[in-house]
Amino acid sequence: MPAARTVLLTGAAGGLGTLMRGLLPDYGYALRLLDMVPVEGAPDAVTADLGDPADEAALREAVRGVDAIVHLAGISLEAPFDRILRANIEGTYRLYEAAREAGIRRVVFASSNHAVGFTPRPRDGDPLVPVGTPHRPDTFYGLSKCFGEDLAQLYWDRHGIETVSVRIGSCFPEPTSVRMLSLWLSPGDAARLFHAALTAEGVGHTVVYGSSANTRLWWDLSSARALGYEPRDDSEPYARKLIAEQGALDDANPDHAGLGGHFCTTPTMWPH
Ligand code: NAI
Ligand code: 15L
Repeated sequence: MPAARTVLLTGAAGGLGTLMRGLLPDYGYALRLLDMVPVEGAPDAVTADLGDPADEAALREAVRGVDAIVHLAGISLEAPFDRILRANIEGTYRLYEAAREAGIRRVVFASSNHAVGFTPRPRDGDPLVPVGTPHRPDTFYGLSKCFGEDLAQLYWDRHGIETVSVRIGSCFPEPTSVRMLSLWLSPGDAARLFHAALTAEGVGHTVVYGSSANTRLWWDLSSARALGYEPRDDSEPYARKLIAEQGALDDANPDHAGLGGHFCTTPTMWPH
């Protein structure tokens, strides 16, 4: 257990933010919360829109004195490009700028499987997808996560801010689709992974996949394990029920072809 450290949690009102508000304090972290909407039960949370220059002063104040940032805020599904641009691309840039000015040394960035969503899912006997696989975003949303990863690399090379970019699979209390049997990250494992990402030494900019130790895993967790992440959960107990309800993955179905699932066939929305 590390000494208590203050961590800014952006996106604190969202699904994952709410789960992490419950779990990260057990690792000794004192959380400062930020979201563009009020965070229920947390009157001290900072309400600021990362994409809005008018909220810059609030953002500066939010990052002041924290030891690290867990950056979850943003649009979490496909959306019109101009909305993605503001929240995810400009918002992440503004956060890194505030971090640089405040001298913060460590960020954990919530990237996504959708940064590599068009990567074919491994079939029986295929090797796991390596972390070095090229970006293949499946949506403007996925593209914004590619940008976030590259921004993290830039701020490491230029300014020495370390980041662990976690390409999260599907982090929900339970897997709810057959695809999620491969990508599921249990909330408990998410907290273990974020803790490892906050405490590992010398990460520079490291990209990891974020999922539990699923029997049907599609991707290689070795860079996450190298940080000290030891997943404890496996989606397999949910497999029989989900497959009975939804059927097995179908090689002929384009929604089942890539890591990104149905995001690969979701119409992109341009410009709004
Ligand atoms: P969510 O949509 O439930 O929560 C996102 C939060 O960010 C919301 O509370 C929203 O108000 C806030 N937000 C959006 N734009 C903002 C802005 N401009 N300024 C400040 N706050 C803003 O999403 P969820 O599921 O909690 O995901 C959290 C992060 O993890 C997102 O970045 C998402 O892309 C990423 N992720 C999540 C996965 C999952 O399975 N839950 C999978 C892969 C990535
Ligand atoms: C994501 O990136 C989304 O934020 C989340 O809501 C899920 O759709 C997840 O990917 C997924 O692919 O299941």
